[in-house]
Amino acid sequence: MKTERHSAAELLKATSSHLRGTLAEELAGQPDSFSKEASGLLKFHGVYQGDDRDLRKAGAGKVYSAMVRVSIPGGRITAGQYLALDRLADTAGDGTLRITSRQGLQYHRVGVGSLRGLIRAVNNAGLTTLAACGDVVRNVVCCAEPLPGEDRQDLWRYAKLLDRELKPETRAYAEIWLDGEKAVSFGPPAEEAEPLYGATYLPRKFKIGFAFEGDNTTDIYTHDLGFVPHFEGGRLAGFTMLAGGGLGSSPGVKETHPRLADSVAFLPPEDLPEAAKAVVAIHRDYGNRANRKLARLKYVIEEQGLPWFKAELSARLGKPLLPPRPLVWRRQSDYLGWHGQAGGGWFFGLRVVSGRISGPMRAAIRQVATDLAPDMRFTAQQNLILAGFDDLTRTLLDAILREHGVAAPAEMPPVLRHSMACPALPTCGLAVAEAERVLPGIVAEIQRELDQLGLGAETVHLRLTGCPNGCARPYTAEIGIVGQSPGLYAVYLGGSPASTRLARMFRDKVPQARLAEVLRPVFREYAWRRSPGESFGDYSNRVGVEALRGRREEAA
Ligand code: SRM
Ligand code: SF4
Repeated sequence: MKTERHSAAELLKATSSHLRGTLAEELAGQPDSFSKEASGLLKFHGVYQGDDRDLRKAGAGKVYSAMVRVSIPGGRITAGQYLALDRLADTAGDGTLRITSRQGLQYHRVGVGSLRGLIRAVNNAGLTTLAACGDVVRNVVCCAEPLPGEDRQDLWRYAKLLDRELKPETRAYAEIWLDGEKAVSFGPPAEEAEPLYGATYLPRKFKIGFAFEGDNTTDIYTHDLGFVPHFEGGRLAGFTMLAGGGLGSSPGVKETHPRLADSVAFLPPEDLPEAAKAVVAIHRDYGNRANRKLARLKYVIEEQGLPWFKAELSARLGKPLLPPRPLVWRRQSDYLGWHGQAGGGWFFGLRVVSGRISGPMRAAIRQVATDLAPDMRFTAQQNLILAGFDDLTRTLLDAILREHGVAAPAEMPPVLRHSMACPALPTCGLAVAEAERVLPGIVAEIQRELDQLGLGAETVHLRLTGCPNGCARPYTAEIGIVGQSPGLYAVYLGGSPASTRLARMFRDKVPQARLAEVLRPVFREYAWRRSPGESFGDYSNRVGVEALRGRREEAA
């Protein structure tokens, strides 16, 4: 561990008695809100205290509530679990469910008085909020599509395995929220020692993802640690390990920046859990504990170098590392609409704009879950896959969606279909601009520009966030729009359709109302000068943002 003066967050963890702090005492007092220290620890339990920014702006002062995040490895749940989660949106939340960009689920505006009931109910449904946030390994993501090929199932099992192996072992969660009952995710009896995390846990959050080569539905280069399986003769031969990805950048801290992961090594399947633990332990031991802005694994690798990282990993595993295998990527498909499923039958990809399940969409999904009991999977694009249909139940699903007026993906304008936005205002305490709430308007204007140029059917991945933290992964999109201050956004171009390249800043401080307008000359150029089959992201990258900026002036 580094020896500089540790941040206040480190002291809080160290003195928390494995994430207990004063949480139980404060909860017993039935408060309206938690102390600063308790709210810092709450994150490890999957709870973020915040206030409604709309109400604050309207002069109502700080009206506190909580965001609660459910961790769902690979995004997979049963219809029964979904129905249990759905009920909680009314009893404890604001009537909505929010699929996250890491296949989890969030409740917003949860009152302090509803927290314990909500968390108990989540655990009763066989899920947990433990480690959904905080300085620990977060929800492990994994391609959710049940495409033909048994290997897809296996990959999810590995994601579940890592999720289980890397969960904190403290009993604090069970004690505080479940009255001492064993939390479902703990597996074997919990030890207080926290053998992996120790008393101070990790210097910062740590994210793990799995993706199939070719189809990068989980943005595999953006995780602290990524695994891409390789198959030989139809059997899993091992994984290429990637490390050091991450997208957050903090305004005013120039050393912070988005970074794509490096290829590190090829691992036989049996080495996966130990290798993952070893990388987490490297982060634990070398991550920056003085400055949280620089505390991600990506900065350890940048500072120490990739050769050092490989040598350290090899030493911890007690064997030489095999070289990583080359990886080839195509596009990032969305798997919306109907697709053939592994083992026969069908699955349906339902588009959930910004992951927000509410109103008629929520009623439709509830009816589908009740009547047809499909297998359900949240995707890293904030969508929902409903799986396990035969020809009859397929027509029933279509009918339920039609009855509730839920748009079929094919009817959706392409930019909206391929967009993502983070929650931003009013619930996110870090938002400096709108995102989810303004997404439909922004994409409609951009779609109009594309339509006018005959590009209306093009697939263009657009992602919007309310600040530079990058929660909807804008920096790997073909068009990334990042809030800089109220109503003003930076526009990034040149990410690849397979999310394997970082976009670069094209313009900054663009007023929301002018976003489509500043893209117009670029779209026009793209329509005239692209190579056959060239995607918008590849075109912008080939020409370069500097050149595109210059030609803007010519076109104006
Ligand atoms: Fe995030 C903080 C929402 C995925 C980078 N993120 C937050 C908080 C908790 C705000 C806060 O700290 O006060 C946001 C809660 C808003 C709200 O009202 O709900 C928030 N992040 C989200 C979600 C819900 C966005 C979404 O559109 O779905 C995603 C939850 C995923 C999950 O289930 O775990 C979410 N966040 C991401 C991702 C994308 C990913 O992981 O694939 C990133 C970029 C990748 C990365 O981590 O580098 C991301 N979130 C951040 C950061 C910047 C971290 C950094 O390294 O600097 C913050 C700020 C922080 O941690 O201090 C942040
Ligand atoms: Fe909040 Fe910023 Fe993340 Fe959006 S990108 S949810 S505004 S932290």
